[in-house]
Order: sequence, then structure tokens, then C-alpha cells
Amino acid sequence: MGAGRFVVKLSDPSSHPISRQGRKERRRGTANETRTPLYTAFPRLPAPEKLLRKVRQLLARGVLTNRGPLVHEFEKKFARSLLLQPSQAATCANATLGMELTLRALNLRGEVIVPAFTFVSTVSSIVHAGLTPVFADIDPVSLCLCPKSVESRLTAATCAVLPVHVFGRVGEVEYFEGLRQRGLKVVYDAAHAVGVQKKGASLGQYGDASVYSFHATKILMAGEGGAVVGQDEALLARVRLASNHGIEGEESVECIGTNAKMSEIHALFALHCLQHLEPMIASRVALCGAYDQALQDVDGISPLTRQAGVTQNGQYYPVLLRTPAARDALYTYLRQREIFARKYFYPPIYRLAAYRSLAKIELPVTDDISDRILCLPLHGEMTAEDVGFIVATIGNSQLC
Ligand code: T4K
Repeated sequence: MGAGRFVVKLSDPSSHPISRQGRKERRRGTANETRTPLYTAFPRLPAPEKLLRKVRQLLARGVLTNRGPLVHEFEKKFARSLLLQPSQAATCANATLGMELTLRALNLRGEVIVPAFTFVSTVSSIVHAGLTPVFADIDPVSLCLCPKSVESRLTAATCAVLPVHVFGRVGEVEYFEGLRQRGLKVVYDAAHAVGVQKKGASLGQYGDASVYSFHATKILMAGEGGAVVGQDEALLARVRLASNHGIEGEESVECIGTNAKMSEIHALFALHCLQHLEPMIASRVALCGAYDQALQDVDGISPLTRQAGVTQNGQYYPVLLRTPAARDALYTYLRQREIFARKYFYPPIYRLAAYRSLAKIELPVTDDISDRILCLPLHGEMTAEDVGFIVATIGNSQLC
């Protein structure tokens, strides 16, 4: 068999619109201006040389997946970083499957209350777990589930609530703890919340479980990946089992599972980023500070208020415009100048075609926020000078 037989012709990686090489080659504006496009997210790996050494070790070991040593090491270290016991984290292929497997492992039937102001997979994971999503409205300040709206959606069929720590903001965790006392399960979507603490407790210490994401757009990034964490170790054991097809031993399958494992390669990336998480968060929070300061001089655009007692992680930098028209005009104006802000999360899930049949409700706060929100570029490769450029461009637009 000729060596060339299996050679697959890949498209030129530098042609990907967001590739590093592509970014370097693109030039914009006048001859003096050599700024590269600015994205809402961009993966940054600290000191990749060290990572390459670890890749070589991994290849020499030959264990690439099926819960190898790096996955075990990452689970322990990630749990400790959340002030949990080393056994209180279970990795998975991504946060979407993490949420689905957690809901399945809780063995629930009926309705799950969830915000519509979130990424689509918060809601699809409920559907895939065989449960019915019921939308409740959000609070205009925290942008997380509003307790009053949740109360109005509770029925005899409600089995769980799935609040989202959107943009690393924190909702009424004390209220949700109260719901647990009333017999409901609480699973948090903590995809945006790595590193966030409230009054000295990590967000992973709340609820029956919390699910984190390590997607390429996240601060702690593995390319793809996720983890379910919490103090119910029996629940985590069921999630681990289900994520590996339910296989207990060579001749025993204990539950109907799926393949939702984190691979060793992803765990290697995740471990590397976890080791450098603190400075990574600090540099992003500093960029948020630079935005806060610079935007003070721009009318008609409001950063979200800081939450008392809650640490920031700088996962996103959302702002609110005065009107939906102003938001849309600014979004387009920035795009034309290669500043790729994103309308996270617009439209709200209940207005998406695939989910419209679920909605027979009014969500006025969700609609208002979703229509006016814009996440400005914020990632680990940006500088304060980039922030200054973005804010100056917004100011010059006269669109706010
Ligand atoms: N819950 C919440 C609240 C979430 O926000 C998410 C995911 C989840 C659950 C589910 O977590 P996972 O199952 O993914 O672990 C992106 C991400 O794909 C998604 O993970 C993320 N939320 C969501 C907010 O953003 P898109 O469709 O906006 O991605 P895309 O491809 O437009 O990328 C956004 C920006 O990131 C681009 O402007 C460039 C940059 N980027 C992206 C990728 C993929 C890079 O620089 N490198 C990359 O490799 O969904």
C-alpha cells in the first residue's frame, strides 16, 4: 500500500476567516493602519512550547482516550479549583452533553424551568433528556432567571430548574437552594462561569450540579470539553458511567449511555489552561476595566453593573444600547470595520423556529434585553489599546 494512499488534501488552514495566519495577513484601512480583525472570542494558549512537550509525552504513552490519566488529573485539579473535593468533577465531551447526561442521571420526568436568554444548547439538552422546557423570564439586572417568574411557572409537573450564570453573572442562588428544599432539582448551566465566586464560594458549590464548558471560546479552553461538578458523588458516578456507554467492565453495561468522554488531548489543553487560569482571568478583567473607563465618555451605551460580592472572570463584555435599532446599527457599523461584536443572546430561544411550539408565554424582560444587548470583543490576545480603538470607533459612529 503506497504511503500516499491515505493522504487527505486539507484546505489551506490560513484561509479560515479566524485563523491566526489569516489574521496576520489581512490588512485594513490606510497604509499606516495594520490592525487585525477583533473577535468576541479568540483562543489563547499560554506558552505553547510547554504544551508541545506534553503532546510528545502523550503520544509516547499511547493512551488517547477512554478516561486516561490526564482526564483523571484534570478532574481532580478542576474540582479543587472550585473548592470542591477532588472526586467532585466528571469531565465530558462538552457542556451540552454534560447537561443532558446530568438531567438523565437525575432520573427526572416532566418540566424543567429554564431562561430563554441563553445559548440554544441549554434548552436542547433538556429536550434530549426527554424533558419539557418551560421558559421563565430573567431579572433585568442579573440577566439570570427571575425568582418571581419562576414561581409563576411552577406546576405539579415541574421536576427541575436549570438557571444559567449568563456572562459569568450570578442569579438568586439562595432562592434556588430554597427550591431544592421544596423537592426540585437544580442544575446550573455554568458554561460562562469558570473562576467566578460569590462571597468566597465557587459557583460550582451550589445546586445539585453545575456544568462548565471548555469550548474554544471559553477562558479555560480545551477546544471542546465540559465538566459536571457538585457534591452528589453518586450522581457524578452515573454521569461518568453514561458518558462511556454505560460500560462498567468488559462484559457489563449498567445503563444506556453514549459516547460523551473527554479525550486525553482535550484534557491536556484543559490542564495547561487551568494552570494559567488566574493570570488569564486577571488580564481579561483588566480589559473589562479599560472598557468601563473608556465607555464613561460615550452616551447611549451602558456596560452591565457589577454584582456586589461576585468576582468577575471577563468571559464576555456585554453592553446595552438604548434601542434595538441602535444595537443593530452599531453591530453592522462595527462589522464593516472588522470589529466582530456578537448579539449574545438574540433572538431569545423561544423566538427561534425550532422552539416556537414551546412558547405560549410573555417574556418582556428577556425580549427587551435580547433586543438591545451586544457583546464587544474581549479575549486573551487583546490589549488595552484594542479596547481604546473599539471605543473610539463606537464614539465616532454617532449611532448610540
Ligand atoms: N450554555 C451556554 C450559556 C453557552 O454559551 C454554551 C456555549 C453552552 C451552554 C454549550 O457549551 P459547549 O457544549 O459548547 O461546551 C459559540 C460556541 O460554539 C459555544 O460553545 C458558546 N456557548 C457560544 C456562546 O458561542 P457561536 O455559534 O457563536 O460560535 P462561532 O463559531 O460564531 O464563534 C464565536 C467567535 O469565537 C468567533 O467570532 C471567532 C471565535 N472563535 C471561534 C471558534 C470556534 C475562535 O477564535 N476560534 C474558534 O475555534 O457559538
